[in-house]
Amino acid sequence: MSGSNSGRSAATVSDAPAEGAPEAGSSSDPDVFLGLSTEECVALLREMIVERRFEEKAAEVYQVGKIGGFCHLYIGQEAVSVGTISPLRDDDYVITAYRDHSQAIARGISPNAVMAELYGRVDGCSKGFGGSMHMFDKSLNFMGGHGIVGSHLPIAIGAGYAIRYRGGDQVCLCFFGDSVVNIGAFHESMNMAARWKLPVIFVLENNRYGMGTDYRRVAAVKELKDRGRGYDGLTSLDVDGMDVLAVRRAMDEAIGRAREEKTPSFIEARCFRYMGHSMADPMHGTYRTREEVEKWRSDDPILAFTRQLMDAGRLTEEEYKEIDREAKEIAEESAAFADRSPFPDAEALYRYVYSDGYPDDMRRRDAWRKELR
Ligand SMILES: Cc1ncc(C[n+]2csc(CCOP(=O)(O)OP(=O)(O)O)c2C)c(N)n1
Ligand SMILES: [Mg+2]
Repeated sequence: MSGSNSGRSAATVSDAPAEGAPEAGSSSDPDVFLGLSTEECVALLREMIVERRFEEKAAEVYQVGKIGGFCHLYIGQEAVSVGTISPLRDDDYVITAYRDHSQAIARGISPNAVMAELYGRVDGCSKGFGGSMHMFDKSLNFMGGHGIVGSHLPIAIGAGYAIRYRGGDQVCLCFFGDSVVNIGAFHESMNMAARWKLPVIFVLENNRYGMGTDYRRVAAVKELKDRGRGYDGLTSLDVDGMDVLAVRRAMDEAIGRAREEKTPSFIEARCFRYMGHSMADPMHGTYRTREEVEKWRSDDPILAFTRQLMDAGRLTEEEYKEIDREAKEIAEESAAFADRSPFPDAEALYRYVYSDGYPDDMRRRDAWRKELR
């Protein structure tokens, strides 16, 4: 399907207007559950609830000073992380920006390791060196956690290029926010992905704001999915990012294109962050109204999917309560684990700064420096 920009189909794409929250998918559609078993659907719900409870706990411990530095919460966007990461294979790649806790958990980094990272402890997934914005786990091909807006898109291109160079059929999933579409590296990356036919799936999480800026104030192209339409070979579409099954369907199709045709996709997932930009910011501030936040909250992706499963007879109230209880336990345990984990020792400051080959180079550089004295 090279050269096609026709990824928009009734099944994958939300027709919801940019204003306001999108409609939830209808349970009367026989294919609404995408052929997933009840067990698989409940696993998606469980994953979303674990992410939510984990981040609520992170907010709580942040307020009592356990977490230093930035802490950007993902609450409200769980349908995107779960809908996109759940169909990946273990050998696929995931790369993201700084709002990365939930994506790390969805990829399989343990909540304990994510919380310990937030606490800056040695058992954190980045050994306590990264903190909130820099979750990494090479063994899971989770390539971060990047703080500079748009900086990681070229890295996703590198992963896509490496996959093709080695003749593999993996994909690289790359998340980013709505501010990124105005960054030069975005267009360079789209162009290279399309021109070189790289198996990269770009997922734009349009939560409508970049810090305190409404995306419509700064983007000259109002429909963000249209940003991808200028590139032949890149399938561009939008999807209801509050509906885990809609996201999953769009992702399944994008994975198919990437593995079989080696073509990239650009998915705009329309969603909303309920919390402030970071924990240091107010819930709605002056850039959005309390009513807008409340409206999106009433379309909560977890509540909507819970209702959908219950209506279809796939989940009982008791089962939901049990999942929620377990998720709270996981969150509590992660904080207790992080508390028990020690801080890195001072000596560790000198580790992981350069590659293993560095000491030799260092000696050479030192000798060279001495000559200069
Ligand atoms: C190149 C660059 N410019 C500015 C910043 C400061 N900054 C940090 S987060 C952010 C907003 C990003 O918004 P968005 O991409 O929509 O992601 P979201 O926070 O909504 O997840 C900005 C401007 C930065 N980190 N990098
Ligand atoms: Mg945003």
